[in-house]
Amino acid sequence: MGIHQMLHRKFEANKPDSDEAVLSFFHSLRRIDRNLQFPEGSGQRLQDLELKPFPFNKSHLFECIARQQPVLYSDFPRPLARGSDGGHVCAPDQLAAQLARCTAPDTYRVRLGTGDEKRHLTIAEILQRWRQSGVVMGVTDLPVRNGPLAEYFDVDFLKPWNLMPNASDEIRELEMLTAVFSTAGKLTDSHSDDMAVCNHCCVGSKLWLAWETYEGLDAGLEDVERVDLNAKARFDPEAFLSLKSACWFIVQPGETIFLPGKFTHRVYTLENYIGVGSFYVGFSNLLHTARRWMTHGSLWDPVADGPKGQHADKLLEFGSAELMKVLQADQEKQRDFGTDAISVALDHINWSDPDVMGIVKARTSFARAAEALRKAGKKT
Ligand SMILES: O=C(O)CCC(=O)C(=O)O
Ligand SMILES: [Fe+2]
Repeated sequence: MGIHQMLHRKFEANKPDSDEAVLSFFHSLRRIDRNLQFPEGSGQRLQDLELKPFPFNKSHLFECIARQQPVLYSDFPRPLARGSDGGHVCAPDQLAAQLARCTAPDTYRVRLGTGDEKRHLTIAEILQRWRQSGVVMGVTDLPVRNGPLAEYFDVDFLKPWNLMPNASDEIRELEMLTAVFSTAGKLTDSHSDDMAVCNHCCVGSKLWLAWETYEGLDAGLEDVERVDLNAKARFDPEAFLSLKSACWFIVQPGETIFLPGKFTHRVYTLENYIGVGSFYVGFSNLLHTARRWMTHGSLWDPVADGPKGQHADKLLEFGSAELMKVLQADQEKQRDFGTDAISVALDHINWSDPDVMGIVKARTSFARAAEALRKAGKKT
């Protein structure tokens, strides 16, 4: 059992009231990240900020998405491919061994070592390194759809409600249904992704620290995607503890995290990890996503100095058209698309915020989608 796992077990055993256990858990991670020096006396605050796993429930997920709250599920259906007998083609604990024998010649960019050196490796080469002790490496964006990994993972796991796979080419390209392979000691620097992200843990464990990007930036917590940096993002534990939006969680086998796109995250691999994840947009975060792109720009705006959120109109038009179709279906199907949470999502938007008022006025696609959602929200 690795040191992090041991500490985590100790920490679990001592919950809910051991400030010392939580502090010693975080202190042990200073080997990975020197910045992770939480002050004496902050154990209680840290405990308060832990996001604990919750049993999965569809309506609960859509409500959390509508309210832009992170949520960790203990038993979200595993996104693993099934064979003709209905069973998983590969048990999670067999994935590493099976994939180490994968003969596909395609290579993927992997980050090696704590310095993030970039190398292109095949799936077998990635897994061979993953299985060697002492190798620090990570890849978080290995595409699953239409590739060798589609045999192992269920590419439809966010169906039917994730609008991305059926939208226009531009939106489909952003979907990033990816596999994650990383080894203990790997740190993914503080960043945000434009989209809401989910990740299911098949093997291993990770610690995520997360906070709202702009609240964090105001407090001096950098985000490599939002600040022009030549170095690593600045992370300050005291600033983290001071944020209203701060949270942390450990994702373990069988658990799935859903994190809204407005959250920056800093992720530590505690034990060698294999996961699968995807970006997503559904009716309950359609406006939240478009609003964020229109206000702050999207990382993938094709024209760097052009208008902000250049793909937002396409996304909203597609979302509005899909909504019309879904509203023709029976109640149960509508529920599978999260229509019950539409009114919660609309209530979550501050319509008198000058920024939102400006968007409603200037971007007809946003105003039209909001109107269609409002009508749908009244019906459901
Ligand atoms: O797993 C990691 O190290 C990072 C994952 C991540 O950033 C994501 O899923 O968006
Ligand atoms: Fe991310």
